[in-house]
Formats: sequence, C-alpha cells, structure tokens
Amino acid sequence: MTSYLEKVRQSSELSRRSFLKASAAATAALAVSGGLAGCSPNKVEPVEEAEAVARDIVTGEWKTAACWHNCGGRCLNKVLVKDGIVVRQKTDDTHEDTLEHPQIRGCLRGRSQRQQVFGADRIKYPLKRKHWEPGGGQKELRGCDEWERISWDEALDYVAAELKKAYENYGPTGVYYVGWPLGYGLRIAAALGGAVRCVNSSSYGTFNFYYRSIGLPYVGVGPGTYWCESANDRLDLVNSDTIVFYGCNPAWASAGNHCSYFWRAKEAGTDFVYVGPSYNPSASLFEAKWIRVRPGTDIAFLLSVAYTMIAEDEQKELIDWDFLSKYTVGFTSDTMPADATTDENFHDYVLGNYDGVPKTPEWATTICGTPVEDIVWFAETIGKKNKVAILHSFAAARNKGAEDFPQMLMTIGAMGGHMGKSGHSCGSAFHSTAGAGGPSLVTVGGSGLDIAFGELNYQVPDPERWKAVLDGKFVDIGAGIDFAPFPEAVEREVDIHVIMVDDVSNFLQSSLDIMAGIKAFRKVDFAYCQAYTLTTSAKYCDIILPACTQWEKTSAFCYLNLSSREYQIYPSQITEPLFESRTDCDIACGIAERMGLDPKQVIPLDDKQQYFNAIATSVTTEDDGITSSKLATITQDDIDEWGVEGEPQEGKIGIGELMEKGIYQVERAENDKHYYIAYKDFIDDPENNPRPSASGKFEIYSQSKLANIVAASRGNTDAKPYPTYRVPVQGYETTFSDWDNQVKGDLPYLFFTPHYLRRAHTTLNNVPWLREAFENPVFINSSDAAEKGIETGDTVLIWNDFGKVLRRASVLETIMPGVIALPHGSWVDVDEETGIDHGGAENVLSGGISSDSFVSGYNNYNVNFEKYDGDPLEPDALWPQRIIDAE
Ligand SMILES: Nc1nc2c(c(=O)[nH]1)N[C@H]1C(S)=C(S)[C@@H](COP(=O)(O)OP(=O)(O)OC[C@H]3O[C@@H](n4cnc5c(=O)[nH]c(N)nc54)[C@H](O)[C@@H]3O)O[C@H]1N2
Ligand SMILES: Nc1nc2c(c(=O)[nH]1)N[C@H]1C(S)=C(S)[C@@H](COP(=O)(O)OP(=O)(O)OC[C@H]3O[C@@H](n4cnc5c(=O)[nH]c(N)nc54)[C@H](O)[C@@H]3O)O[C@H]1N2
Ligand code: SF4
Ligand SMILES: [Mo]
Repeated sequence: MTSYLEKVRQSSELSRRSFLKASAAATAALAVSGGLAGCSPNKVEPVEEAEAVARDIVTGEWKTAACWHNCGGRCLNKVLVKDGIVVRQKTDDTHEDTLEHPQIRGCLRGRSQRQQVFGADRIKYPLKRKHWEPGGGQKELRGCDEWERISWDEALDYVAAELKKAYENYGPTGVYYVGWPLGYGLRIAAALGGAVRCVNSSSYGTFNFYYRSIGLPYVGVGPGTYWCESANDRLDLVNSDTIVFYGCNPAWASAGNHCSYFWRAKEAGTDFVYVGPSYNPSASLFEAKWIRVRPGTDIAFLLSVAYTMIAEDEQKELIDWDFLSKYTVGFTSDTMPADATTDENFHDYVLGNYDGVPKTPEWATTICGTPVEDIVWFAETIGKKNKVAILHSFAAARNKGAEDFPQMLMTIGAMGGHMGKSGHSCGSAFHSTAGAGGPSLVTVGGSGLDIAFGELNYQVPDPERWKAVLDGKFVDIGAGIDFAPFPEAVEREVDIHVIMVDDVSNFLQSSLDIMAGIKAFRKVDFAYCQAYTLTTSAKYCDIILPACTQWEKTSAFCYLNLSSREYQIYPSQITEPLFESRTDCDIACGIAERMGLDPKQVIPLDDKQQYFNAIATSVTTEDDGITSSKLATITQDDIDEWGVEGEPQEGKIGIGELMEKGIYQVERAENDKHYYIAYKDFIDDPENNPRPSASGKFEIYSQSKLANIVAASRGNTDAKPYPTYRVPVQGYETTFSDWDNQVKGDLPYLFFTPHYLRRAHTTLNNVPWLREAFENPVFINSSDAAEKGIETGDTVLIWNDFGKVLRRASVLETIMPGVIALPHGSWVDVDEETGIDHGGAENVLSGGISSDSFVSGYNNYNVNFEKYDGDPLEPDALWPQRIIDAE
C-alpha cells in the first residue's frame, strides 16, 4: 500500500507556473463580478486552488524569509519552498527555548505572510489610470477610476516625462516626495536638486523634540533607535517589585517573543500596573492593576502624582532627595541649572505657588479621569522604597499638547530614584526593543548607500502635510529633532504639481487627515508610486509600478534594520519576482535612465551589493561585553559566488552558514558581561559620564527645552522650562463647550488609535487569515453604548469636522467611558456619494491640527458617534480584497 506521505507527494506537484496561472485565474474570477478595485466590491477567495494543492506539499527547501514590516518585532520566519512557491511556514525551532537562548518566534502576521506575497491582490503589471493624461486628465476620478494595463516601457516613459516636466517648469519645489527618506525615488529627486519632503514625529511624538535637552537618549530610546539605552536588561526584569506599563502594549505592539521576557517577572512575583485609557491585552496578560487615564491628559495625572509624593513624603518617604540633588536640576530652588533665566522650579509649581493651583489629585481627576484613590495609590507604589520599572511606549507623547510629557515622566522616575539600579528603571518598552534594554549584541552594518536629499531642504511637518499641496504654503520646523541652536520655524511657499510616493510608506493612509490628502492627490498633475498591493497611496495615483516584495529579491533585505538586542535576522530570497513585478532598485534605475540621468550615479549599488555590504559590516559583541568583532567570515570564493565587490574577512561565522541559519543570536548567561542597567555609568560617575543636556544631568528645569518649543511655535507659547499642564489645542477640555460648567460640546468623545495586531500599520490589512482573526471594530465603553442603544456588531457612524467613518461596534468594559478607540491603519474606503469612509480609517478623523511643536498627535482628537441608520456593514473579513483586473 502506498503510504500517506507518498500519496501526498504524488498529488502535490505544483509548479510556480501553475501557481501563477491559478492566482491569475482566481483574480480574474474575482474581478468579473465587480469590475474594478477601489470603486466596486467583489468577494475574496484568494488563490484557493493553489492553496489547496499547496497545503499538502511536504517536500521542499526551508529558507529564512524576511518579515520586513515596521511591525514591532523581528522574528525568525522559515518557509518551505517548492518550485518557487511557499507551501508551509514555521518559526524558530532551531534550538530549545531557554532563558539564555530564547527561540525567536513569529507572530500570527509573520506566519500569514505567504498570503500577502502570493495574494490574489498583488499588483501584477504596470498600471495607468484610465482617465489620466499628461496634465492630470480627469483628476477627480483619482481613487475610483478604472485601471489599464500598460507595458513597462510606457509606464517608465510616462513617469520620467512627468518628472522631467515638473523639474523644468517648477523646479524642486514643484515635486513632493511623500514618505520616509528611505525610498529610491528620493535619490532621483536629489539628483535634480531635491524635492519638498515631509517629516513626521510619528512613533516618538514629542520625544522627538526634547530628548537631549532634558538629558534623555535619542528619542527616549537610544542610539540609532534600535537599541534601548533607557531601560534595563531583560534578565533584570525579575528584580522589580513592580513593573508599570505606561501607555504601552507589548502584547500587540511588540509581538513575537517580547512578552515572554516580562512573563518571567510575572512568574517571579513582580506586580504589574497599567496606565492608560483602556485595559489593553498586555494589562490583561499580566493581570495588571489598571490606572485609568484619559488620552492626552497624562501630564495632569503625573503632576498630581508628584503632588502626592511631595505631600506624603515626610510620612512615607516616597521621594529620593539624594537622587534629585545629585542627578537632576530644577526640582527645587536648591538645584537650579547655571543657564536658568528664572528662579521658578518644579516643586513650587506643583504646590501652586505660581498660578495658585495646587496640582492635587482632586484637581487632576476632573481632567484625567483617574479616581483620586488610584492617584494616591500610584504615588505611593512608585515611591523610592519600591523597586519599580516605569516602562513607557510613546502613545502618551503622540498627543496634541504632549510637549512636556517626556520631561514629566522623567521627573516622576527621578523623584522615585528609579534609574541606574537593578530592578529600577524609567525608560522605554518600545517596538522590537521592548523589555530588552542594552546595547545591540549583533548589529547589522550599513548598505553603503547614504540617504541623498539634494539641495532643497523644505520639510513639511505631518499636520501641515496636505496644506502644502492645497494652500501652497506650510510651516517648516526643520527635521523636528532636538538640536541646538534651534531652527526658527519659517513659513514656506511651494507650488506642487507632482506627488512621488516613497516605496516604503503609505502616507496617504497613515498620515493625518486622509480627506485632505485625497483632495491633494486630486489636485496635482501627476502622482505615481511603486507598490505590491493596492495601498491607499497607490489607489489615488495615476501610474502604479509593480514592485516585488522582499521575498522576491536577489537579496532580500529588511529596509528597517529593526531587531531585538541579542540577534539579527539574515533572510534569503525565496522566489523570483512574481508576475511582471521588479525590484524597487530596478524600477528607480529605469526611471533615472529615461530622465537622462546615469542610474549608476543615482543608485551606485544594486540590491545584492547593498545586502552584501550590510552583512560584511555586521558586528557582534564578544563575551567581554566590550570588544566587537566582524560577524561574517567571507572568502574570495564567497565574493565570487555572490558576484559582488568586497574583501575577504575573518568573522565569527561563515557567510554561507549565516545565510543558511538566517539568524545570528548571542547566547546569554545570568550575570554575563552583557547585563545592562540603564544610566549606570552616569549614576556611578556623573562627572565623567554626563547626560547630553546643558547641565549634564536630567533637567527637570530645562532652558533648552523651552528654547526648542519657542522656536517651533515662533514664540506663540506659554510653556515653561519645567513641565506644566497647559490646555491642549485639541483634547479632553475641547470636548466641552463650557469647561467651567462642565457642559459637553458637539464632539464630546475622545478617541485614540491603538496599533493593531491584525496589521503592521497599514500593511497586511489585506491578508484574509488576519482579517478573519481580527475584526476591525470601533471599541466603545458599555455605558456610552447603552446610552446610544448600541450593541456589539451594530454599525456606528463616527464623525468630526474632518470626516465620517463607519465601523461595527465592539462594546467593552475595558475602555474608559467617554473614550472610543479606532485601530490604526485600516484601509480607507470612501463612498463617493456620501463622503463616508466605510473602511474605518482613523486618519479620516485625525485632522491636520498643528500644536506647539507640530507633533503628529493621534490620540486625543474629539469625535461624536451614533448608531447608523443606513445599511449595516458586513464584518470586513467578508469584504473584497482590492484586486485589479486589467488584463
Ligand atoms: N492615527 C494614527 N496614525 C498613525 C499612527 C497612529 O498611532 N495613529 N502611527 C504612526 C506611526 S508610529 C508610524 S511608524 C506610521 C507608519 O506609516 P507608514 O510607514 O506609512 O505605514 P506602513 O503601513 O508601514 O507603510 C509601509 C508601506 O510600504 C509598503 N512597502 C513595504 N515594503 C516595501 C518594499 O520593499 N517596496 C515597496 N514598493 N513597498 C513596500 C507597504 O506595502 C506599505 O504600503 O504611521 C503613523 N500613523
Ligand atoms: N501589531 C502592531 N504592532 C506594532 C505596530 C503596528 O502597526 N501593529 N507598529 C509599530 C510601531 S512603528 C510603533 S510606533 C509601535 C507603537 O507602539 P505603542 O505606542 O505602544 O502603541 P499604541 O497602540 O499606540 O499605544 C499603546 C497603548 O497606549 C495606550 N494609550 C493610548 N493613548 C494614550 C495616552 O494618551 N496616554 C496613555 N497613558 N496611554 C495611552 C493605549 O491603551 C494603547 O493600548 O508599535 C509597533 N508595533
Ligand atoms: S512580530 Fe513582526 S517580524 Fe515577528 S513575525 Fe510578527 S510581523 Fe513578523
Ligand atoms: Mo512607529
């Protein structure tokens, strides 16, 4: 009798060619009923035939596949490849999972990746919007026009001609590069004098602007961002009595195995506290005590915590006065910094000595909504006698009016003396560094390509992003990063005719004010992008150039070299570019060539050379914790085999073995030389290891922070050198029409935008398995829902002055009353007749409001909502994918 495995083998011959046919057939079948993506619905049945066959295949080669998204993790994802098709996925099973040598396990998104790469909704061919013609054609049809398949030659010719025309007629201020400064398009622009760019305080919010002034590391995390200088080693977490998750959610936002680091502390008896507007999955996982704080009101909450610590200190010894006097300036009049221009100090502000308002729990509770007894409990819990790790992400800093949040939280940490000691910390638990403080033990090197900007240095901050196109002017605050001397904000004029969408962002979807963004796209003469799915930015373009994914490159390389501290992933190419897609690098070279530029000058290194360079310059830390060595051993044969330029070198592991393993991980041991306590060098010897502030200490009074705010706001601020509570331009107070009499206004609810496990920002939102696993509802408190007659599953209309959104409700006890949450990144789907977004895109409601520092504040906008009386929404797992049939 033939064995089961044998049968499977016999029945499972699936070539790449038949996969592509199956995928194309599925695509066509899908498109027939509904016409074209973007305007009309059709049902999802992704690649069923191919999947069905693939499911049974058991032979093939396991390779390490890139999981390249800006997702909060970096994990080992392995794929079983047969004839260029991925037939299985798995994660790290290369060794036993131990404390010292944990497996680097992927999350559900990574494990669903093949549904993205081999999705029926891939952009398969170069596409042109039917009613586009040079000059713009019917511009108003952007986003709902039909698409025509065109040849690569035609597509590249169009793009090159439009760019050329824009540079000739308007110069660099006529071209808008929309995205991170990572894409190849910017190199083309740079060669022509640059383009108007955007800057975005996205992840770190106000930590971008004021970290150095107050003595914190780069953006509050650490050098190069992706090692965490501000919090302790993962092996130290067990030494805390209490871990405070301050507005962070590693269970979703640092998926993969970061929660396992915290889990050890839980098992060792550490208590968890969560501070934020919803009892999120991390709070739930660690059975944290919930300290409720309304979004955007953290400064009020923390001021009252400071007040309580001061008030109770004599009795309960909560404040570490030695710490404050030795390591900080400006807490009291005794420790003022040399550059202080006033004698005001934080302590006296908290007591109300300057404004007559003591920052008591009773004062704070009306703003932050935290019960008085919880404020007192929190203040007592984080006192100096307890070993406390205050670990924050940046949600609370991503708010209008959050300018002083970084300094405020640092002040609270310093009051408890929670820096520089085992068990104590006050730093970040963010992204792929969450729970894993300390310098990278494996660091990926540089690709050899520097970012090129060109001469023009116009930088549009997020809230002004679409104003630049629509009004032809915007306020430029420079890179928005904390540096001295601080550039004065200037108003600039531009005349934008072409939008160039960067290859690795989706800013029409992910930036503030989508509705204004759509108007901006509909205003210009030409917009183009490189994309592998019909992202929102692509949907509103005129030409889409089909890019391949990171699985299809000769040298798949994660453009964001995020990794956790102890390892680095080195993925391999999995398959050839699918359909007619090309690499981003090839596409950009094609455009450059047609513009009469020398592609070799614009992009001197191809993908493979860039990847090789990054591997060759990767380093790892030796057991002594100090010396670093080259990671890869490379021979002349290796260089010849890769077909690249390079020099042989000695390292820790052969490049061939490294690629086969796909990961290099440093094994830890208790009390090894990699054990890291944040700020220990400064605490041990402050004179020789000063913090980066003017005084070399943590600045609770910072003249330089204030100078930064004054420069950005052009003097239009009442900020102080120490953290103060100031009513934000949008926030809780603005939900009232009459604050003094507590009368609510037309937009009486706050809403915030959690990063969602279904997606990495806007990516993976199209993946059927993930859609099924996670609905994309609006989260509403049960009392608010009851008042409006709303139950889970009902369709709800949410609106404010910026737009209208429909979503199905998820009614919860675990979100504060008066606050609703709309997950970040859901693809906008505007009904052209009503203007209502059916897709649940949060940035339809997050408008372009510029506060003091032009922060990309997302979490304290005002809205209203009601049960929707139109057609109810179907669960979005049943929605069509955005598939273009343009045969
Ligand atoms: N309301 C609200 N808005 C937010 C946030 C929030 O909390 N609330 N968070 C903000 C934050 S922190 C961030 S970091 C930003 C993220 O904003 P974005 O960076 O715009 O978001 P992503 O979805 O990661 O966009 C990546 C895009 O690049 C594409 N892509 C990825 N790799 C490649 C490639 O190799 N080639 C090509 N051609 N395309 C590629 C993906 O398909 C995707 O469309 O969003 C911000 N927006
Ligand atoms: N699954 C998934 N993971 C991701 C990403 C993703 O898109 N999806 N994106 C990655 C990126 S680039 C980033 S920047 C990080 C973001 O990571 P985070 O900043 O941690 O993400 P958020 O979900 O915005 O916020 C975390 C929690 O903060 C709370 N919160 C919201 N507003 C406030 C506030 O004003 N005050 C307080 N105290 N709490 C508040 C909410 O309860 C929320 O659960 O996530 C990364 N990881
Ligand atoms: S956390 Fe990120 S890298 Fe890890 S598997 Fe999930 S999506 Fe991939
Ligand atoms: Mo981010």
